[in-house]
Amino acid sequence: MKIERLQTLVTCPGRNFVTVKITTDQGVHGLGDATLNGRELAVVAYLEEHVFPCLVGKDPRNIEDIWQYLYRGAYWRRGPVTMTAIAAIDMALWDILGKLAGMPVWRLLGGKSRAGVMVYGHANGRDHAEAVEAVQQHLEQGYKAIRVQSGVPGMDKVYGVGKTRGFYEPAQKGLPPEEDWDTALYLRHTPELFRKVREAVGPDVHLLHDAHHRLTPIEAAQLCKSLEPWRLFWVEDATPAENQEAFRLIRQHSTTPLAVGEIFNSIWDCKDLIQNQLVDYIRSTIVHAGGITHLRRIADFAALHQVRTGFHGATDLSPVTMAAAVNFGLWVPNFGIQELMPHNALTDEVFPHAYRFEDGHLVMDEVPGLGVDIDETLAAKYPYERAYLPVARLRDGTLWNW
Ligand code: GCO
Ligand code: MG
Repeated sequence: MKIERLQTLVTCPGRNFVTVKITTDQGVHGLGDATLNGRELAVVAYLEEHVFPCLVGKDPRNIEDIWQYLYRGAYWRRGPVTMTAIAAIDMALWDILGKLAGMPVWRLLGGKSRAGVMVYGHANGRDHAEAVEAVQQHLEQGYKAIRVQSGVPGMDKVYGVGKTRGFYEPAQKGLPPEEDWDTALYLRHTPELFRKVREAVGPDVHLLHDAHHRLTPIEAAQLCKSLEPWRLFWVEDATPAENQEAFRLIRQHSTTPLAVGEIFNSIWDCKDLIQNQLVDYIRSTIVHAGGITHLRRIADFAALHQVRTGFHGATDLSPVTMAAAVNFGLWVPNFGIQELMPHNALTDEVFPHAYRFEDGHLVMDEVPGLGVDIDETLAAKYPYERAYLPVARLRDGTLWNW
């Protein structure tokens, strides 16, 4: 059996997605997500110019060998563009293998460890009252876990809060928009937000929060300590993690569980965090961290240190990644939670998929492969549109972490 054709399919049904389609000489095809928000076409070029020509004629069932070939074989290792490209190929090969075996990928990985994958939704409000209301709406929809973000008095645009009620999509068409940031205001108002939310929903709901890389380690420690009375499920990206050691300071001051990793692309980005037990949840995703093959390695290493999975699942991860994540989450023994930011209706139409939301969980039936497809005719109607994530600046104009 041979790989016969490899294609990238770029579509923008509301936001940009890059999909890899691999077809074998026996007509079976597999899909992989290759979307890197705001840098999409770099991955397309990497794949089309440098990866596809090497894979024509290879046996698609040799997933591990192809992974090593692309990782070691390039000589230049790691990095978001490389690892997203490898991830897309890897996902497509697992999809093909599942279809050949007539089994879902969760079966190939080792079978189901649970009936469904618990997800957390996004409740956001322009102020605290709106945020509390959004949490209540999520509870009515069946969510058991809810991330809460709110506008901060005195700040114009805040991460995680849309311009209109409810809806939040960070990437915007045109050039990068600019937002401002004031750590002191944020640290002052956030504990109050969670006091109100906890008092409104009671003790059982899992509450989460994303600090989105904005704080220094000592500020992050202050935040996590001040949130302890409201017993959060996690605080995410409390401080940037290029320096993994930075998390030690937070740990020394607080027992609020920590999550990190959505921008990591390999096990080397989280090795120290995991082995020193400086975090509780690893958020690396199948699409940005080398596919199912590499994530399985990260998850197994994390399991040795009681670190659980909590994969990224924002709208810039296509339904192909979500399908892969559900398969992975049904199997992985050290599962924690999965993020779910539902796609718009058009995206769901472009990518018909087998996973569905039921009572706070994503579930899927026994379908071969990843359980996701692409309607190529519909996808072609929505060509790529340049879009960027925002940048953030401090009050005095200094560029900050968005
Ligand atoms: C999250 C993330 C996203 C990212 C986005 C960037 O936790 O869901 O932080 O909102 O900002 O995925 O492309
Ligand atoms: Mg995040």
